[in-house]
Amino acid sequence: PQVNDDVPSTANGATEGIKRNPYASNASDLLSNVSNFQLIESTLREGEQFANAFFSTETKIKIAKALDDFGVDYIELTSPAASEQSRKDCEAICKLGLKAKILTHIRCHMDDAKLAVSTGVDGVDVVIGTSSFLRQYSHGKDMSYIAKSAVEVIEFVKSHNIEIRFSSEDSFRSDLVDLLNIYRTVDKIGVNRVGIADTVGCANPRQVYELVRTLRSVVSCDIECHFHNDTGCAIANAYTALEGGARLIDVSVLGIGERNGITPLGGLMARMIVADRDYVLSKYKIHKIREIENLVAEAVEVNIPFNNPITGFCAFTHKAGIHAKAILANPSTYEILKPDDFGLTRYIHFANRLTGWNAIKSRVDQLNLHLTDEQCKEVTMKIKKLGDVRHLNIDDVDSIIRDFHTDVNTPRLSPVSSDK
Ligand code: AKG
Repeated sequence: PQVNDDVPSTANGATEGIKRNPYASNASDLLSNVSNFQLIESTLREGEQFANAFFSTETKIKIAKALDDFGVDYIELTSPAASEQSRKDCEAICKLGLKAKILTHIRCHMDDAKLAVSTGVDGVDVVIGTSSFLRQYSHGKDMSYIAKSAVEVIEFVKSHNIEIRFSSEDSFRSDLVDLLNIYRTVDKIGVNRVGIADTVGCANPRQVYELVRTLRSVVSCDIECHFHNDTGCAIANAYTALEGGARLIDVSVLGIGERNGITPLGGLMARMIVADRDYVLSKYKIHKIREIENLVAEAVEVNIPFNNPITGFCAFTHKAGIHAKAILANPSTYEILKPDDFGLTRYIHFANRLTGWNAIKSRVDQLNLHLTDEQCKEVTMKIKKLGDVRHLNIDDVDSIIRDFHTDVNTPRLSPVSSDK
């Protein structure tokens, strides 16, 4: 059964009477950007690195338009240096006249920078590996080379009056002094943002908070963060980064990206609406998440995971009898997110042996039948008995309810006497 969320409750299910949202970030923490964050949507860059991804120009345009309509602040595209078609696609998306700013993502290299500015983008995201792993086994350059080429690329991009972000790849395995030095250098010459990237997904929320807080005291520009999800911390890390003072988070639809991807757009929205409902609702069309996820899932030929925040098939399904009872009385008892916000409905799973009579009573009402509470309890016992033997479906339960209803409403005939 589905229930209407018509029981008054405070935002995000807080108990009546609590004034401040208990899930919001600490109000006295002035550096927190939980209520002032922006999204850099990277499905068309990081997402292209997902194993299954191939986006035609037409699909890229559809995705870019859907993300723009959703309200993302930036759309990040694959480097025009990656291939000739990538360059053309970048130009085509720049010409769409979207509200979101269009970025492209390049290596810290003048050739890439020249190509990037020629496409018409609103900004360029530059990245170079700073960890000893990447310095030794990837590009082979030392920190002074990195600083020199960063300054050259940044000044060149800035001279075209577009945004520029400098990011260190593999930040969490980089030397802290090296990192702070390079960020300080690029901040001084006027980058719009510096980026921290957890390229291998090794960081935990506490480490994220500490690094962002430290960096916040070193640079004056905005801080952007990029979290891979190898160890399952991508959403939590994004949230703590904002608490620490980062302002922008890289996301992709369903989290698609290199390996198992990055912070998912939908999952981050679930986290953020709990922290600041008004901010999220004022900026983003969260009721479009399902449509956008379906679009991308279809394009990369994957299913939406069953346990996906918001759109997983059972994200708003309640099963246990005691949960169903409470949910029917007040949905906030077992829901921190409101399905209505996402254009979705909750579902009470009643066709199983864990069901309770309140869920069955609600189903009886939906079937337009009338049974007393005692009768509902009785028919629930029958359903549980069958549920102990085999898997039930809705039809099984409906048949038991209907038969029971017919039984209790059929007048009992008095035994016919044979005496004349
Ligand atoms: C990564 O390091 O995983 C990237 O995809 C680059 C992130 C960035 O540019 O900040």
